[in-house]
Amino acid sequence: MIHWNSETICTVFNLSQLPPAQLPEVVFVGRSNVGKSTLINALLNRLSKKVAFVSSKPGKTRSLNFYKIHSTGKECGEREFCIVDMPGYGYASRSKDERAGWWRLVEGYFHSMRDIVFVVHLIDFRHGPQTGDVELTAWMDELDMPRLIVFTKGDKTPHGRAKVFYRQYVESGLVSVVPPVVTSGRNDAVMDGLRVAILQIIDEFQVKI
Ligand SMILES: Nc1nc2c(ncn2[C@@H]2O[C@H](COP(=O)(O)OP(=O)(O)OP(=O)(O)O)[C@@H](O)[C@H]2O)c(=O)[nH]1
Ligand SMILES: [Mg+2]
Repeated sequence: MIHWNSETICTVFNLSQLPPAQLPEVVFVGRSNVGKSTLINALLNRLSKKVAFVSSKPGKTRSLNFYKIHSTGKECGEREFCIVDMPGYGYASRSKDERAGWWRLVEGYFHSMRDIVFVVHLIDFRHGPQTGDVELTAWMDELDMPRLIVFTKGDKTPHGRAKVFYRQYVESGLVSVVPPVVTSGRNDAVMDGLRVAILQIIDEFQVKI
């Protein structure tokens, strides 16, 4: 069993607020409301006392939120890295100015000279990849950024359809460094497997200096 202790480092609304780049970073990306903040809370074992703010309304996370993780556990030893929670895309009622602000912040972050190791790309299991997800995928390809695909809201998927959905999405060309994982926002055995996968992907893709 792996345990992640977390500390909130900072909340970034504009690029001048970025913290010093000291640790490898794993970035959670996806459409608004897909469940990024929920998944981060689940991974941090913080479903009752949340670290990342969650809302049923899309557009809750407006900033880049940096969490420093101290990982312990027999399987992977002791490690430190950062998780970055991002504001989502594809939120229709956002104004043009807000969308431009989102893009400035996110693009500026990905082009800053930081040790961004890979992204966790969250996709709603009920709907599969949407336009914004396809655009993100193309952009991440350009940046040569590895992705781990995580499907959320597996618990809301019609019973008996899961296998068909999974195969359909994977066959649609989604690329993931390890097979995509289906989650349901709860802190169950899936979360422990996901923690291990994240640590292993950091090991595999972190630029060794
Ligand atoms: N049933 C179910 N609900 C979920 C799951 N993941 C997230 N939710 C719910 O979906 C809503 C949105 O979750 P958030 O974690 O705030 O989504 P987000 O991707 O961080 O959204 P933004 O901050 O707007 O980009 C909340 O009401 C969550 O409780 C899941 O796997 N299953
Ligand atoms: Mg959020």
